[in-house]
Amino acid sequence: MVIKEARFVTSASDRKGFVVPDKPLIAVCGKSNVGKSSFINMLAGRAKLARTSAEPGRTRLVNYFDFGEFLLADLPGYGYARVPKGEKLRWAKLLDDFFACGAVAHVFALADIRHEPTADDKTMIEFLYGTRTPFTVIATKADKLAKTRVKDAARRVAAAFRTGEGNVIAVSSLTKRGREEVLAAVEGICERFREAPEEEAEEEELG
Ligand SMILES: Nc1nc2c(ncn2[C@@H]2O[C@H](COP(=O)(O)OP(=O)(O)OP(=O)(O)O)[C@@H](O)[C@H]2O)c(=O)[nH]1
Ligand SMILES: [Mg+2]
Repeated sequence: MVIKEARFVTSASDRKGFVVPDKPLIAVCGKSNVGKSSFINMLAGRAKLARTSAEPGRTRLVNYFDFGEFLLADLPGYGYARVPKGEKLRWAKLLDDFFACGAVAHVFALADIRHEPTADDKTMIEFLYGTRTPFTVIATKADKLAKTRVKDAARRVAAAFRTGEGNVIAVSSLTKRGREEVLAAVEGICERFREAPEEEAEEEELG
């Protein structure tokens, strides 16, 4: 798959603002600072499509991006300790509502390739299993490891998320490593959506 153009669509602060998609909607989630916005920019081939920041907890809304054949939603990162409790509750509600609306075809669950999953990562993954939402684990910041260590590290991430090695893609938004693999995965998601847009979730689960 080739990305011709990617553009920002809209931001939603609550369910009233959610986009009703007419193409596959892929949600990008993961803890604060894991590299969600950078990952989206890497896929888009545009440095400043999604706002990135060294300061965690920056993305506080659901931001939608149109990639032509599919939509991506950049979700607020979870697990940032220095966020006031009221704000945390608001995010949790936003994420709950987002998944409850049933529009998500697939999730890219981002995890730093160097780290053990946090309690919040585990909650996220349990949620995906529990709701039978198809997902791919994206192991971010692979450039921070020596090349020879990436494969082993991705394997560890797979085990930690109780999924197969084939369901983990190591990426780097700096070197663009993994971009083609991710786009191939997206191609598959789009194909399944074309075949059965309504039953996407069930089909994936059986497969
Ligand atoms: N070395 C390296 N740094 C990265 C990579 N991806 C992101 N970063 C850095 O990690 C920090 C966080 O990146 P973001 O893309 O803003 O992370 P995010 O998950 O969107 O963060 P929130 O929106 O706060 O949840 C920034 O300083 C990025 O430059 C990567 O592949 N390699
Ligand atoms: Mg972000």
